[in-house]
Amino acid sequence: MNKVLVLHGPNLNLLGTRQPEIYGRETLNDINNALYEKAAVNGWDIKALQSNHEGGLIDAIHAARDDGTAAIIINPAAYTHTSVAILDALNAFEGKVIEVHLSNVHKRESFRHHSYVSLRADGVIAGLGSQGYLAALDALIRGAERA
Ligand code: CA2
Repeated sequence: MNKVLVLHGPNLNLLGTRQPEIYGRETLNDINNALYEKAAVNGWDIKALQSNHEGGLIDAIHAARDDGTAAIIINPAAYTHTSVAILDALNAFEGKVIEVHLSNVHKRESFRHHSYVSLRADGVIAGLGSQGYLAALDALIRGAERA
């Protein structure tokens, strides 16, 4: 069974509680449940994890190298713009990587325009809200069907 790791970075546990005009009204549980449902319908296995710690995200990426994970969907949140360590960990992972942002980071402050993770990502989705995660999973499923 194709296995996908979904990683959510710092503060994304607060989704649905503040700044709905930027990040929407859905909670992280809503997003994960929609992903679990889409994965199940297509016979895929999903593991979702949120961490407020850089090391927690890196440990999860390392574990994905050894457990047969085919792809990682990651919203590194603020670590997108700062973390060479997450980039290095993703560079050591051999499967597909899709970077997702709820907001269109390119319409926001200039410090959000640069992403270390984009140097590794096979695809980047920004500004589609929670639909971006489903689009990422859809791309992975369709890509595997074509392979
Ligand atoms: O648009 C995105 O998905 C971001 O990755 C979200 C990050 C931000 O630092 C990136 O530049 C773009 C911030 C996540 C914070 O999430 C919150 C959600 C609700 C309330 C407060 C923070």
